[in-house]
Amino acid sequence: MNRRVYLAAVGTTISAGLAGCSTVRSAFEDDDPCSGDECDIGMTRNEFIPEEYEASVGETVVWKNTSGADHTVTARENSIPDDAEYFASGDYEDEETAIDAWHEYRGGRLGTRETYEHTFEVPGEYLYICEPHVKGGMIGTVVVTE
Ligand SMILES: [Cu+2]
Repeated sequence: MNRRVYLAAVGTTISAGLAGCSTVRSAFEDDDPCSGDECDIGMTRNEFIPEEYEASVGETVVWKNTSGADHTVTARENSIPDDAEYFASGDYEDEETAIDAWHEYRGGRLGTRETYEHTFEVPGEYLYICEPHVKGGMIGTVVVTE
């Protein structure tokens, strides 16, 4: 085998292998849980990363639980634009129902590697929380612009 071709081939294999590893590992790193195309907002043990996400009108935002803990994505209905659609994992119609569901039967639960997505049609600022960890400060914002 031509030595140069052999080395090039080995190099490709190694870098492909490393890239594969780093993708898996970074999915569980706190600083950049959503590297790659799998999600826009990651959930670490007690944080949404990034805490503030900027989206465009019509964009579908994907949250992914990149931790071993259970989380929810629960919009604060008084802290989203007036004419915006309410959103919460479990697809509850309002905040009270979403929060009751979590406390009654873990409704809206996102387990490890589970995702939730919502399409934002109205510009403005949306505040949302993780109900089980809101007291620990697990709060995020999506800012939607035209
Ligand atoms: Cu949480």
